[in-house]
Formats: sequence, C-alpha cells, structure tokens
Amino acid sequence: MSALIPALDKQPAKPALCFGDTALGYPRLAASARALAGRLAGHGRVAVWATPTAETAVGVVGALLAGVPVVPLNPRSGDRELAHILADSAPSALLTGPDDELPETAAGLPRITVGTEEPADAAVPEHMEPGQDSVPALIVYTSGTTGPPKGVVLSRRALAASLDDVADAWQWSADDVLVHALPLFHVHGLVLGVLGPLRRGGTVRHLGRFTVEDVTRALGEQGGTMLFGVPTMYHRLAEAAGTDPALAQALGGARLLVSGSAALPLRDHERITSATGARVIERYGMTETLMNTSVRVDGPHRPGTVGVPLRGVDVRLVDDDGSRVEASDGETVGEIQVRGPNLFTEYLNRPGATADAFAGGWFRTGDMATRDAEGCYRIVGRRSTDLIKSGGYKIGAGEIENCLLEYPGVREAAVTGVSDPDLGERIVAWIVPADDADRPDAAALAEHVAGRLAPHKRPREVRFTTALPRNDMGKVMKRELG
Ligand code: MLC
Ligand code: AMP
Repeated sequence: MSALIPALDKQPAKPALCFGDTALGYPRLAASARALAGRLAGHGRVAVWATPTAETAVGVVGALLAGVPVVPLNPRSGDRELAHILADSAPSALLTGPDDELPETAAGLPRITVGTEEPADAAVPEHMEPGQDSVPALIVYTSGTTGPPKGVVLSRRALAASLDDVADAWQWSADDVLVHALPLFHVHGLVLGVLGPLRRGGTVRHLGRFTVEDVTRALGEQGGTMLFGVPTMYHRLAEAAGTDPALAQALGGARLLVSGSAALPLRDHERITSATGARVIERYGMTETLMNTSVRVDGPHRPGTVGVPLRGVDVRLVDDDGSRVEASDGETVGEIQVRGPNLFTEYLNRPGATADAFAGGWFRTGDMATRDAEGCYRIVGRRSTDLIKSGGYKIGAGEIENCLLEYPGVREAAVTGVSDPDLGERIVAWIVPADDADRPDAAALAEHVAGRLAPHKRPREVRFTTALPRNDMGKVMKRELG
C-alpha cells in the first residue's frame, strides 16, 4: 500500500498541524514522527494519552509509520473505564506529552514522551511503514448497549478508503485548512480531523477546546476553510450567529461546514443559513464503519438528510424480517447496513460480538432510516433505546446503570436519553432508592459516574421513583419512562 500520508515525503511548504501557538510544518512533523517510529520498534501495540495537542498527532503518526497499532485514550477517563481499556488492549507503552500528569491507573505503564521539536534535517531512522493494507492502525473504544466499551480495530485500508471517499464528496484538497475542536480519542476528531488533512497534504488548526470566539478567529482572520463539528457545536454557533456579525461573516466565508456524529436538527440548519448564508453539510459515520454517507458538495443540498452513499460504500436498508427494503419513497423505514473497505476488522478480543455485528458480510449499524427518490438517507432513530448520543458521544445505558447500582442507597437504576436542544440527548438516571426517606444525593451520583467512567457519561439529571416499569420478563420498559 502506498503511504498513508504522502505529504510526509513531499513536504509541502505549509503548516501541517496548528495547536494553539504550536505550528508544525511537514518537515518537522515528518522528522518528529519518524524519530518516534524508530523508538517504537519492537512494540506490539501502544496507547496514546489523547490530549488535544500536537504531541497526540505526532504520536499517532509515528505509530502509523512504525506499523504499531495505537489505542487513543480519553485523558478524562475515570478509573474503571481506563483500567478496562488498558487491560483489554494490553499496550506495551503509553505515548504522552512531556507535561502530562497520569492517574495511578496508567502510571504503571512504560511511558514514551513524544517530542515535536526534532530538527527537520536530523538523522532519523528510515521509517518502516508497513506494506500491508490489512495491518491494524487504530483501536478505538466505543460503548455498546451493555457491558464495558469494545475496542474497534481499524486497518490502514479502512482509514485510507474512508478519507479518500469523503475527499471526493467534499472536494477536499491540499489547499484546505480544517478548523475543529473535537476530542482526539474518537474517529471524528482523530481520523477525519487530524489524519484527514494530513492525508490531503493540507493543514489542521485545532482549537484545544470549543468556543465561539475561537471558531470566529480561526475561520476569519486565520484563514480556515472548513469546519468539522458535532451538532452541539453547531447549535451553539446557531445560537450566537444571529447577534454576532463577526461569527456570521466567518461562517459565511468558509468553504465547507460539516456536521456529524449525531443528527443536526433542521432548526439549527435553518438558523445558521439565515444568519450566515452558509449551508451545513451532514455526513453519517460510526466508529466501526468510519464514514458511510454524506451530502455532496456537487449534489443536491438536502438538510435533514445524511446524503448519499460515499463512493466506495455499499448501503442498504433492511426490514425487521431481514429482507431488503427496495422502496426509495422517503417513508419506508429499515435498518442501515453497510459494506465496503471502510469497515473495521473486528472487535478486539471479542469474536462473538464481531460475528453478531454482521449479517452476511453486511455490518448492521442499528440506525433506522428512510431513503428518498434521490437516494438520500434520512436517519429516523436507533434500534436500541440503550444507546444514547449526547454531545456527539455514544454512551451505553447499561454501563452507567451498572455504575449507579454500586452507589450506596441505590436499589434499582435505569438510564435513558431525553431530547435536549443543546446535547441532542441528555442522560437521565431513574433511581429507585433503597430508602425513599434517605435518597442518595443527585450531584454525588453524577460525580460517581464521572469519576469511574468519564465526565461525558455522567447523568445530567436524576429522577427518583418508587418502581421502574417492567414487562412480564422483568425487563425495564424504557419507552415508558419520561
Ligand atoms: C462537569 N464537569 C465535570 C463534572 N461536571 N467533570 C467531572 N465531574 C463532574 N461531575 C466538567 C467537564 O469535565 C468539562 O470540563 C466541563 O465540566 C463541561 O463538560 P461537559 O458538560 O461534558 O461539556 P459540554 O460543554 O457539554 O461539551 C460539549 C461538547 C462535547 C460538544 C464540547 O460534548 C464534545 O466535545 N463532544 C464531541 C464528541 C465527539 O467527538 N464525538 C465523536 C464520536 S465518533 P472543562 O474543563 O472542559 O470545562 C462518531 C462517529 C462519527 O460519532 O460519525 O463521527
Ligand atoms: P459512534 O459509535 O460514537 O461512532 O457513533 C456512531 C453513531 O452516531 C451512528 O450509529 C449514528 O447513530 C450516529 N451518527 C453519526 N453521524 C450521524 C448523523 N449525521 N446523523 C445522525 N446520526 C449520526
């Protein structure tokens, strides 16, 4: 296979990575990543402490050059989540920035400090980029309906195929300067948001954290041409754009605004367009599949849909009894199933879960959608009420319920996602206390989940009840809650 990032050899004269005041051109990125790759010889798999920094980007590129699969870790993971991911993925070392402070759970791992200061002409070992497309490149952890997160193994082929497919749909070129503020431990921020611009030979400007002011500056005076965000970010931009002319001008001047990871409500599409003249393009993806569909730059603009299948991806709708939905009537609902080189290889250490995820070679997404006469897909919901999308993060209800049940004074717990204008869905915990006169403290329950799992998994609301609605089998009927 050809190099995943050809610009490391061609070294165009432009910044590759901009994180705050740190900017790395291609020669320096290549030198730093190659130096790291040399240090990774002999490692089977490494983890990276995925702060939103240039060190994380260099760490991942170095591991890709070395052919060493890399596991991005959320630096805010709680002790339980982190211990699970480290035990499951068994990395031989942890790549970190020089100043990262590690929690005790990660402190036992050999640490490799990533540098970004290698002089471009330093003598560094020839890189060892593997020749095989099927070599695992990334292992990204993602929540399921039950149990702890699963490691999704993504090959070099999947990364390259998906990045080239979206480049085709978005006319994404080396001239683009991508702006974003997404976390680097999921595929949106890391694969699309960092490896995407590098594969094109362009530039990424990462904002560290999302603020309306920084987006305005990056798309305005700093010359950004594209913005990637989750709907929560676009919602906040839509709220501000009506009364902030500088923001409206910056958004209106961008070549492309892309939203993904969850549905962007029509109202936010409309507010952004009326304030800025710009249109937001939606694309649909998943950790296991990378990108599947998108509204195309050269196609019809269809807000409220996730567009058409990407060039290399087969997409079909399947009804409850397993037969293919042939109708393109914008009404008949089926489960989205996908096939193509963009798909993951397996769930790490979970052959059963991998087998269950496929139907005759097609990956079952669990997302329900319609298809219209122009071939545009509209996502209408999910098969399971146990998967919540909050702020663009996928969160499994079961994992949070198990965590809540450990807390003193909790007899029963159920977790649901309730519609929320900012987060899309917000996590609500339904708690049956052991003693109704002595209920656990709601803030302490949220803190418990944040500290054990991750802050974005914490319940934003706790509702106490005397009993959970259950069916004859004893299963909680979540649709009756709320
Ligand atoms: C609050 N905080 C707590 C806390 N309460 N911390 C610990 N314990 C508690 N009890 C802290 C948080 O750590 C954070 O700190 C701050 O309060 C706000 O946290 P938040 O409420 O979670 O942030 P919020 O403002 O809601 O974040 C919105 C957001 C974020 C949009 C910025 O949700 C986000 O980055 N989403 C991106 C998700 C994503 O990338 N998904 C892609 C998945 S891949 P501080 O210091 O920050 O203030 C995928 C495939 C595809 O889906 O198709 O793309
Ligand atoms: P994750 O497992 O975090 O990768 O999340 C993947 C899920 O995000 C998909 O299965 C969808 O439910 C959802 N998703 C991603 N993009 C979109 C979109 N544009 N519209 C609606 N849902 C989306």
